[in-house]
Amino acid sequence: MNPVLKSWVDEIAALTAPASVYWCDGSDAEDQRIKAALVADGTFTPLNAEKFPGGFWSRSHPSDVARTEQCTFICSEHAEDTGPNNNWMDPVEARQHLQKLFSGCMKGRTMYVIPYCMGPLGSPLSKIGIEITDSAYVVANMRIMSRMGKAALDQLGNSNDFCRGVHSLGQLEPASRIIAHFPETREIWSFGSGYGGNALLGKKCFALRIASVQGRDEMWMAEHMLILGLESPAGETIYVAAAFPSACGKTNLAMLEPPAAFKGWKAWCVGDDICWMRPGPDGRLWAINPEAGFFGVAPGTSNKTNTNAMAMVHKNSIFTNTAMTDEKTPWWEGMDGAPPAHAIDWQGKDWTPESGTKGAHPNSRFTVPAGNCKMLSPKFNDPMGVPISAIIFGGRRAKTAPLVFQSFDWQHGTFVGAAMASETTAAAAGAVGVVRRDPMAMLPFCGYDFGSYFAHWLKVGKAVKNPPAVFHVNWFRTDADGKFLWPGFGDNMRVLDWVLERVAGRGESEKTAIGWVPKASSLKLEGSGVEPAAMKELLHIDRSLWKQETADIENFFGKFGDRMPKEMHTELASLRLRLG
Ligand code: OXD
Ligand code: MN
Repeated sequence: MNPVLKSWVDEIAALTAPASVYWCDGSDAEDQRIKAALVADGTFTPLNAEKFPGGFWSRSHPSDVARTEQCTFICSEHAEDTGPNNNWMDPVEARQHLQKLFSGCMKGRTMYVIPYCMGPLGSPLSKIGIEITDSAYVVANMRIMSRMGKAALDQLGNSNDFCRGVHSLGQLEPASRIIAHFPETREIWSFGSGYGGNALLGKKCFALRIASVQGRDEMWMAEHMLILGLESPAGETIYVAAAFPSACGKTNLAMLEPPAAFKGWKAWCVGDDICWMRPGPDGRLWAINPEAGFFGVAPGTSNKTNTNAMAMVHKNSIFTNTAMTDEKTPWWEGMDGAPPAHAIDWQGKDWTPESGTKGAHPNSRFTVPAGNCKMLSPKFNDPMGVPISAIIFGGRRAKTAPLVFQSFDWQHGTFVGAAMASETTAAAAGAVGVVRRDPMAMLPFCGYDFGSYFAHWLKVGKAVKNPPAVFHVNWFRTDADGKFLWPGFGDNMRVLDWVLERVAGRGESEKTAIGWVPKASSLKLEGSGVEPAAMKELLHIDRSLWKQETADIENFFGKFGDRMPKEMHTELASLRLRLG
């Protein structure tokens, strides 16, 4: 037994006073025992064994259905290192507060110790975490979302290089909820929530907030990006990484099915949410998906939007806060077919289509093992990862941002990412549909100040000889009646095709004030149903809107004071000049 790990676990047990301590080994037998216990205490309802074998339905507390950014803190030693992009708490004060909260909080409960590996086992890019939790629901989900159990413990050996995470459901009281990160000591303390993003500590807390700091210190990047491989009919696969804010379609794009016009093309999913990238010896950026499963937003998922996801959820999956039909199958708004005549909704109440309420919570989720996805990349477990040729930023913008543009170079691309904005979604508690600046889709996830984060991006760009080309997309542009102009989903392949063409040094485009914009004729639109007028609108750059945009960007950049790299101000000034 790793002595450092053992003494830390003993220390947490002494603080939280559980009835027993259980070390997870990650075995099938253990998984079955955990799930049986969750069924016995009513947390899990087994789903229809024929249609959803190994599937379970679960509901969380109605006040605990999304990430809670206002309760999420970065407790770095110096407030400046946290930056205005995060909530800061003095680490000394935070520790005093947490000691009180966690003192005796596991009385009468089992304390689970979950060793887990983020990234392929044996990969030089992988990292080990240990999550201590009093939630069996967390154990069952972590088993899907990470390489969990004995294999992770073996990989750790006697090293003390692991991310320490302590989680307790507490009494699920929103008032005492806190998710605190200590970047210098690579620690996470989460209290009062069982929701995925707050409680599965390997995901947002470690793989993004703590890992972004490790990446800064060790010269790599932890990003909120999907990773997708696109294989041409000639058999060449190009990998792209794409950052979109939460619930803006990352899972759908990661599982894209090329439309009929792209005969012979294949898409391969490497990851749908998180990407760790490192400069490789060949001067490119190499990426792994640290996760082992998908924690996707259920509503809106259908055979039209994501046929691969619809197929993969049928086995060994956990559904949280969806509705459940009388034949014990999960249901959500936007699913194919007519709604069920009767279901149990996400709050456990009887529901019918006439209820006038949502059957599934807008942020209800499926937790699915990666191996269920039939287009999972053969490189998914490759310890070396995959080389990234393009990075794509995207937001949900009704206006302003065109369907796609390419930045002029890495520095300009970093600016494009830093200036990203999107309408808010149900993935976080709070108002939905409000435009907020969300650089690199990392606003809720960057574990240090954005000024230094942008500087790190610039530094990585200088360290790699062949950095990826950087693009920006917007699938969500609307016409004067508020209707989407672009069909999205599988048709996004038409935009990715242009991206690949540009990477190959082709792809006709026009130099505009904001970057390279495709000529409508260079997009393969056959079979898309997009009319030339809509296409013109989708690629139109409205100078007056962009001038307003620069004012907003300037305001936003101003928040980061002298930590903001001067290159970002230079890029903004150049954009203004180009806009005239
Ligand atoms: C997620 C999120 O769950 O971004 O992936 O909120
Ligand atoms: Mn996410």
